[in-house]
Amino acid sequence: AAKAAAAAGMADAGAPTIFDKIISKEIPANIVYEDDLCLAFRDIAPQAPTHVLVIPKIRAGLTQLSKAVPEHKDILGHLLYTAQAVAKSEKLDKGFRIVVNDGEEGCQSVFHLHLHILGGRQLTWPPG
Ligand code: DGP
Repeated sequence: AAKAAAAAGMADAGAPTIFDKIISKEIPANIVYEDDLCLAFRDIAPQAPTHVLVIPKIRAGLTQLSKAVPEHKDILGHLLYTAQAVAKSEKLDKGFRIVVNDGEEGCQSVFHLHLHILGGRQLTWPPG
């Protein structure tokens, strides 16, 4: 399977991150949702009353969104669908924001793809 993934351009090139240890439960996290493909947990440095991260359990080359290849479309859809479901379970019925920081200028700090779900207050636009 690893060989097939590599052939499909999904080789996991990046170094392990702190999120791998959260997935393996080596370090604790406040998990709000989990299934076979993804994990959602509260951000350690919340930027809004509700701040949850949704990550794929298998990084599969997705150190960042801009590394996506066509084989990632299913997991990308699953992550975005899950994000809105978590927003509902968090009762963000007045609105919320999904953010993906990509690369240096996008202020990405953890190189394992993650969607931020932010809500629970009036957000502003444009972002910083
Ligand atoms: P970004 O800057 O988009 O790469 O966001 C990374 C986020 O990950 C940042 O908001 C803080 C969060 N984070 C980093 N380390 C940990 C951790 O050990 N636990 C939790 N729950 N969140 C973390």
